[in-house]
Amino acid sequence: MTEVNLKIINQKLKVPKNFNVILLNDDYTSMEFVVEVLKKFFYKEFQAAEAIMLKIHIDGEAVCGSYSYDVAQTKVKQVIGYSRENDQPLMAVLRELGA
Ligand code: TYC
Repeated sequence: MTEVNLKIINQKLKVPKNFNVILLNDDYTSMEFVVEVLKKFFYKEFQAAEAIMLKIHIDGEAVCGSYSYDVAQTKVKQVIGYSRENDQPLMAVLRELGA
């Protein structure tokens, strides 16, 4: 057994958590803009983006993707930043998977 292997065995390895990025509905953001955001930041095809946007519009929210904490946090910041630059109130939040 090498020293490196022993160190790995002694470490308490934690499975990294995943975080959902959720977009929230509002009365002002245009449907077209939400579809654009889903394509631009979540790499959705047009039809998938449109389906997610409609789900948000009807249910109040929908999961747009699942990522490590850092990536999820970046997506939230990108969506909010891009929305404010374009005078849209669209909100994104991060939620721990299973929470
Ligand atoms: N409810 C908005 C409208 O009727 C559309 C919308 C969809 C807004 C999804 C935000 O995350 C959202 N124009």
